[in-house]
Amino acid sequence: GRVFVNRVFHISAEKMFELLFTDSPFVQRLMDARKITGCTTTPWQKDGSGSMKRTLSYTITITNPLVGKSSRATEIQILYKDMHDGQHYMLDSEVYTHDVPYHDYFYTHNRYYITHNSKRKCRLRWIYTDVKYKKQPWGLAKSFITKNSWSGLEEYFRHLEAELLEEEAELTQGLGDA
Ligand code: YK8
Repeated sequence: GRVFVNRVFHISAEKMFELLFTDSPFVQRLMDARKITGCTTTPWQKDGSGSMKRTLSYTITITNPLVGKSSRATEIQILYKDMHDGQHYMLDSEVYTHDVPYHDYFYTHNRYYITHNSKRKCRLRWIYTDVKYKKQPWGLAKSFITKNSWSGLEEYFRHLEAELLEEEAELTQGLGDA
């Protein structure tokens, strides 16, 4: 995969986690802007290995006429054991789209990493994204899936970074050392 976001924000690590991975107004705004609707979320729950897990379900709007107008999607987020203590947060997300062509062939795997930098700063890295195949499609289908997935992901990432910079500006407004 490629790295999409790698940047220090004037936002504490805890706050960054809360913004991105809880039912925050920030996520709500991000989804509204991307026309992601009907989101339901399960609470964070411990699984057998001591990691935390939650599931999101939502409907995404698609702008590519070859792909369709919308699709239901399920996102499984895993927060690794000992990786959510305010110093580091490492989170994996698997996104399954249910109504696009070839939906039973692939899913998207993302990894996010937040590290504590100082009291009011953290580094956010979207360190890994890959389109994973559950079964092998024929060559042309595979390049179609890969191409369309990356373009959607790139757009989403650019948007996420822009929204985070805006949030940072709001949060640091009026702080002396901002
Ligand atoms: C999450 C990856 C692929 C998918 C989409 C599928 C096209 C399929 C092409 C056919 C529409 C919020 C994406 C971008 C939808 C959005 C997903 C988001 C951005 C021809 C086979 C949703 C992060 C995320 C991960 C994967 C993205 C999908 O938090 O192109």
